[in-house]
Amino acid sequence: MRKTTPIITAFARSPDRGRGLARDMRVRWALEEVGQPYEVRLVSFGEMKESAHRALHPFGQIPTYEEGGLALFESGAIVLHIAERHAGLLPDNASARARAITWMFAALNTVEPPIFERTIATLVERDKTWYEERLPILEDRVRVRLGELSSRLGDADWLDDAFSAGDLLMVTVLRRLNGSGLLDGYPNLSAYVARGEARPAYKRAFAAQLAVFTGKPPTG
Ligand SMILES: N[C@@H](CCC(=O)N[C@@H](CS)C(=O)NCC(=O)O)C(=O)O
Repeated sequence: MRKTTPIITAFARSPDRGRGLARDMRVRWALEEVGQPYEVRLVSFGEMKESAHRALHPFGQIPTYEEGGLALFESGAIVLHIAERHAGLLPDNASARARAITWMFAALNTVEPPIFERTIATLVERDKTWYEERLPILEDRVRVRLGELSSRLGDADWLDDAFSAGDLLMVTVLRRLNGSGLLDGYPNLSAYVARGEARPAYKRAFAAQLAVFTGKPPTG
């Protein structure tokens, strides 16, 4: 079968100035981990809402993933697709594989929601009268999850033995807390994120995403 190079979409101008927070970062990182070259189609905020893009992504967002006749959206589904088709992101053992996939869902469905809720509040609710009252409540919810995750990780390097797509997603989710100070109370989680960021594949993905914003070739 002829191999096709996957094409992903990413922000033409990312609100985080290309610092690895937009969700194409997860997909780039996964592709780098498995050594799969890819192409990137940059889209503006306007283009994301047009029908041509909505045919790929019903919610008018990034990232999307096209490979031959296949078109996917949802960063978690895309990472799972990549992990299932290449070695390196999911263990071969069926039980270990199921546990790694469980961590993928946990990252996106249990840990990301309170973190994302807090991020959105800091971006769009700052001028609301109730902001100062609501922020500590949102941060407490984040701390509950961080405490639980920290207890489970303990002094292990990764969530379930070897690095997996579960760690990849969890690290990208925790990175959303950069600059908030919330991770400081959990040194093992800070070290876990740093461990993810130190991976050569992460660095290549980060440099490629940053290069879109700076307009300079990737240096990572
Ligand atoms: N659950 C989706 C969320 C996608 C998402 O929120 N994408 C953001 C960028 S990180 C986006 O396109 N935002 C622009 C918008 O929603 O208009 C995923 O994981 O792919």
